[in-house]
Amino acid sequence: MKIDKQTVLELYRTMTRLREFEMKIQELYRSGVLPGFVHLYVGEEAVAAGVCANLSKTDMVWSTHRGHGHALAKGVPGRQVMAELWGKATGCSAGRGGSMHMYAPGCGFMGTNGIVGSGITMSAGGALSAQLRKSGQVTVCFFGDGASNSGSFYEGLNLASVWNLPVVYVCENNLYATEMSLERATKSLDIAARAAIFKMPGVTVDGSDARRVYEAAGEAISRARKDGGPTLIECKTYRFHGHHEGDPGTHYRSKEEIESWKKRDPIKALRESSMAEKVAGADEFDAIDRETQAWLEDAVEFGRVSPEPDPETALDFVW
Ligand SMILES: Cc1ncc(C[n+]2csc(CCOP(=O)(O)OP(=O)(O)O)c2C)c(N)n1
Ligand SMILES: [Mg+2]
Repeated sequence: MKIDKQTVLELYRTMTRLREFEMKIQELYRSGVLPGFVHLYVGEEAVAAGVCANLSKTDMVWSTHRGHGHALAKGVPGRQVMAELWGKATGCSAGRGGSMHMYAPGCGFMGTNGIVGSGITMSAGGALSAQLRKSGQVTVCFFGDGASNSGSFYEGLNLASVWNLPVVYVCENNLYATEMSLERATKSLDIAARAAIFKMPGVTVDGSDARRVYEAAGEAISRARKDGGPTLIECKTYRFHGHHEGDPGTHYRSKEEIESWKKRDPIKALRESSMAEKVAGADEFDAIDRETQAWLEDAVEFGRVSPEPDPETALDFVW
């Protein structure tokens, strides 16, 4: 399938935003400006960008603890994600949530989540709701290789299958769950093959290739939209940083392994392959880079000057 130029540039724009955003978060976090706890998405950008480019605003996304990229790719404004990480009243969760409790249902973003695997069952519920309401919404659930070994994976995919739910499960297989390698966690290394248990399609994709992710997700999402049921997509990817900010990520992964994945940087790969194929020129990518910097500066400034939540409102949203 030939992906048009506009889509290529859109994928590049989303990926550069996700990358630059996370690098800024690392800087702000390390300098003690940002509170809380963050897991960065650096290296995995092609997955969120490729999948979410197929979704409309009202489609729903369930995320993980590594969710800033999912939120941005689904269209939550950078300002609101930044302000949330800053604990400010203007954040998408009014400064109450931080990195792992970001919600923006108006953008179809149903939350980042610190409980590994829990999005898998919640997204089945979301998809059931869409099916019952005949809303036409498709649900996407991102989760990691670690989550694929949790009970909720089997529970969620079983329900999605038996009820033919409009949901796409996207496993971000970055080979590790904290410092636990997938090989130490399971003998069932082919995660996409597990789809066969539930009689749903299972697809494996190079998660460093935004165009391949875009195509695979596009097929699964359009099938779900036509009442064709769920799909499991396994994206082979890698986090360039440690598990969370503070973990160097080097005591359980070899330097050679990290370097070999960095050579396949998804952003560079899209830029270089598109230029080689003459889909777009360097000036067009450079223009997006400049635009991304302006977007980021605006988000940082918004987060910086925004007020903290008023203590008088501490009990708002408490049920
Ligand atoms: C139910 C549950 N068990 C354990 C943890 C601790 N924990 C946080 S992240 C993580 C690893 C998750 O790995 P994976 O699903 O592969 O996602 P990745 O961090 O690689 O993106 C674990 C075990 C948790 N948050 N929730
Ligand atoms: Mg993982």
